[in-house]
Amino acid sequence: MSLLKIHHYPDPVLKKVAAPVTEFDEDLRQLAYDMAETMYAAPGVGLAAPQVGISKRLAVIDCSSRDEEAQLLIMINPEIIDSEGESCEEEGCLSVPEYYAKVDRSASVKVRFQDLDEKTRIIEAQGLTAIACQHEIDHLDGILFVDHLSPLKRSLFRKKWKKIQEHMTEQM
Ligand code: K2U
Ligand code: ZN
Repeated sequence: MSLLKIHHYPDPVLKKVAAPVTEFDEDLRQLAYDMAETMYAAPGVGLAAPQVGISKRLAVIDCSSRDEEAQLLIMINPEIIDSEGESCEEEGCLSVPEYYAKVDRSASVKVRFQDLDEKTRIIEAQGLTAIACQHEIDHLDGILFVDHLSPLKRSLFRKKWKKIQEHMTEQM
């Protein structure tokens, strides 16, 4: 297993609509587990393949807490087939480090996806898992959480992002 490089905004790979997965082979299995290892090491509760530079419809999610047993979800070609309610929680993104903002999402979602054995599965998610599903499926469609901000907040983000970049460059 290996840790993968996480690509940062404004890398073009993060804006592409990812291609459906068609080959359910050993390479896909290895990529999924490398993404999971990278997510846990970040640390994060989700990671989508475009964030590691691979424009394929694959995401991993695990919202279990440290003292719980890991509940890794490997979602291939995921799609939201139903959603209910509203939520507005602060989000971050491993591809947009050090920036956080509130995002309007659905409170619960029903997601259909394929597992590593190409078996179709359906889950119903609430809470942080529901947010993570929406956040990761956005990544597969080339959408970042900052794309949901109002024009005013987007321009504030761009100004702040410039300062974060200068700060990160100084730290190198
Ligand atoms: O996709 C990613 O960049 C990982 C995201 C996933 C995520 C964002 C907001 C809400 C839920 C999931 C995060 O950076 S993972 C970091 C994190 C950790 C705990 C709670 C929320 C976010
Ligand atoms: Zn993200």
